[in-house]
Amino acid sequence: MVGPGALGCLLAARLHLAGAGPALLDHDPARAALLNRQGIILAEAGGVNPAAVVPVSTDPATVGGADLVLLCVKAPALNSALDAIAPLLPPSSLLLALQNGISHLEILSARKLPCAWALGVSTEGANLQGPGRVRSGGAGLTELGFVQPPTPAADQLLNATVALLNRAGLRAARHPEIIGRLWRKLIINCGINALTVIHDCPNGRLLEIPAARRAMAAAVREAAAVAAASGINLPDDPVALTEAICRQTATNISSMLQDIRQGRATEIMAINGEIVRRAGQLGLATPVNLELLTAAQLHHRSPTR
Ligand code: KPL
Repeated sequence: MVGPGALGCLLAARLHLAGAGPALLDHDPARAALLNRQGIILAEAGGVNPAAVVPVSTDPATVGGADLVLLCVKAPALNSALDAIAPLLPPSSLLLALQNGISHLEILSARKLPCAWALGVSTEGANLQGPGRVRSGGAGLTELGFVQPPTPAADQLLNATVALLNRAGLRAARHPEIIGRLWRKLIINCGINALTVIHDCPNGRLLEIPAARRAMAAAVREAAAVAAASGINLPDDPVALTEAICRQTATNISSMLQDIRQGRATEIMAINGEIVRRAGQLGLATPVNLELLTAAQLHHRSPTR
């Protein structure tokens, strides 16, 4: 596992509790030392699990022998994480990238990675409450798939990953059109995340604020137009879908609002920023996404990539 953020901690704790023996890589020595002392503490609706004592290291050489590497860093940290780990990945391993947005697709495709890689799109709810302390925000679905036809060995590893995640209590499945699923989630995130920052509210509340609801619909339509112009097959009604996700995750604090509240860099450039960037290349106008990008950035400086 690379990156002890909300999803990384949730997966590490679940995999540990399922007896899979994960190891975690963190670039931050102070946090790694804390996690080694404290363990990873996963709170769920039924109560708080015993601390998962997962070995945490800052040395990528310790990840070198892994069959499976779950890359859970945020999109802006992807390049530096890949710089650190890629030279150490054995050709037989599988790298699974679980970032939000779609910018990681370009980064991964452009790199000559020594091993196979696949994408994961997860709607698993996870709230990071402090270093190594994560609260499950409700069960979701984690979909996994290859962008390019895999070798039989990589294909088997992905099947084994799906089985492993299911054993660890997550709902996981392969999806034959993972890029479409990535765009679907991106469009939903475009409509929800920045608005929860601007209105400082849980997801469900956005539907009760008329201006927010209008902005959500407009941002989603713009993002859907960019997806369609990029040749992506979309859900029938992306606005209805985004509103349904808002209802399903009504009490959730979006990942972007969590980042703002904890003073962390956000994924705004990988979400609304990516739509604006691609729209520029395609000659499309996305004024609402640009407005959301600008407004969310005012709440916190985020990296430009
Ligand atoms: O993916 C999410 C996020 O917070 O990043 C949603 C679906 C909006 C759930 O909170």
